[in-house]
Amino acid sequence: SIVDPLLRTGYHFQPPKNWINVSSKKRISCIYNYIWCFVLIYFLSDETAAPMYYEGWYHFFYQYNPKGAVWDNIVWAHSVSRDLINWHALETAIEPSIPADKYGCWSGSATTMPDGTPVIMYTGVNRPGVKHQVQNVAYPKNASDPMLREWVKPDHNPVIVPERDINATEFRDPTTAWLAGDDGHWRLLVGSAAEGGARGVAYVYRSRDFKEWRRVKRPLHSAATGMWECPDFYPVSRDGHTMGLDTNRVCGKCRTKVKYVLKNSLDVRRYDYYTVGTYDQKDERYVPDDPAGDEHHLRYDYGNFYASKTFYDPAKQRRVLWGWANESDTRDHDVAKGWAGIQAIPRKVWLDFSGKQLLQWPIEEVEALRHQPVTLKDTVIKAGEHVEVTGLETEQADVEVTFELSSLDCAESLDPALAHDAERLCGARGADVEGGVGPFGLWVLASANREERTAVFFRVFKVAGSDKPVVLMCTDPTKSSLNPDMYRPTFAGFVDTHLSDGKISLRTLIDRSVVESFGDGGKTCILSRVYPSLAIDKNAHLYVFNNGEEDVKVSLLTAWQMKKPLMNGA
Ligand code: DQQ
Repeated sequence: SIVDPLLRTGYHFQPPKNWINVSSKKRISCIYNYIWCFVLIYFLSDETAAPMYYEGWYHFFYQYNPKGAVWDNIVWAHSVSRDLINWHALETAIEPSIPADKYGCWSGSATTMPDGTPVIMYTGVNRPGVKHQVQNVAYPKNASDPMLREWVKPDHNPVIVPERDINATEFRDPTTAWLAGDDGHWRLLVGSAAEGGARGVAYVYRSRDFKEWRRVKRPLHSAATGMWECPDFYPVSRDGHTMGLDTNRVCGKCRTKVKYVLKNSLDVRRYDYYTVGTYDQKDERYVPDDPAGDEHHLRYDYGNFYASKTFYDPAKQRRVLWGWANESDTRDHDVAKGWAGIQAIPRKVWLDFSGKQLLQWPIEEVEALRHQPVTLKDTVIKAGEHVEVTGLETEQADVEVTFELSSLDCAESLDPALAHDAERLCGARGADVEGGVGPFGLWVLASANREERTAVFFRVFKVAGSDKPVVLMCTDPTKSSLNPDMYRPTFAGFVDTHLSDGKISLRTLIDRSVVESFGDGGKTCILSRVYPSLAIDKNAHLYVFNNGEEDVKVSLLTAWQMKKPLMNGA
């Protein structure tokens, strides 16, 4: 069973097809004979390295293996865009060429200097075999080229080497640097691990010139979570403003109006978690608001989303978050498809009014792809019923829906053993397990007879002694494909809401093999990869369903077909 090429995403970022070093004729025969093809088709790997904005262009650099069927030979591929949606592929930006990066150019970040030019810091692997990691610097060869095609590595690389107390095989992914106070020093973080790998650590390094870097004695923060990859550290406005803040331009006086976010990619669990807290500049320390709290509590996304980065977008004064979503498909299928790994739709991020968590929303530019809108208004979905949304093709679609609940009286009681584990709760009470209030939501990428369908839904629970319901948001792909080989993990998170007006919203971006959902205005997000065998292309259907005892009203649903943007020439 070969994965249908029509499952290749339409409007999510993917590397160009033709970079694969195989002729198109061979590629076609590969699709029919993936075993033969194993030695011929090259595996793609991509993750966000340094998104940034320069001279009217968004630049995206990402981790890419142009050479082999296994993860190795990592270089920085490069694409540019005017709107973060239409992409043009450029030549490789950074590849092994000096002793300090001979065995790999791993993740890193860009920093914009006060004169507007960017500098890249990235991890180089400088010894064979052991993956010994150092940090390097690179400058644009010609800053007057808005495409920033060529990058120069000065001879003084590496600029940061691991001291003896640091495990050099777990020392990587420098952040965007920032200035703090008037001391003229840049700071950046390097992700690492201590205590034999048990403790995640973000080391601070300081420099005046990006050449001489010195480690600050104590790390910015650490926690008993395992290795921290791809750390990210940035200010957010604390008064509910959706505007982003430039890491560099937080004025002294404004500091009381600012909170900080520290995100780490948790190597052992492969997810991106964050905390909200304060940055004590003098002590060079970050203190989470809830220091005794669970460092695994908040995730950007409860699905397939890793190694993300944010950047400040000066063109629209917003902070943009970009994450990587690997395949959930088998390796053999990845090889047969000839592509693996996509990027989520870039998301604007800001701090919720509560100050407790971030909100995320697809950048507005994606709405330019919308056409053929269809609406459903004031439609009651009775217990156990479903309604098909017709009048558009839904294999590439954007769906926004607001549900209205008349009463929470028959909400199920929550088993306290499951109250903190959304994923287990969703595993036990999936989309087909009837409930009281919910499960209700969308069936997307559904086949005509609904044999195949991916459910994105809410389920409301009551908890003894509390007025606040527990709202679970879940993506249940267990019926997403008749193909038995697929890995179909159920993803879930809780939504922090009182449901006081009885309403809850859901937005789902459907893109052939992607289901990317935003619950309650972006409080809880879940990206899933699914690979239907029937619900492909024009055979994909969309439904609203209600498997709860209580009727649910769709006050408004709007669904749009999504056009295909320019995608790296593919
Ligand atoms: N992948 C990169 C590392 C990073 C990891 C290498 C995250 O720099 O820590 O490709 O997936």
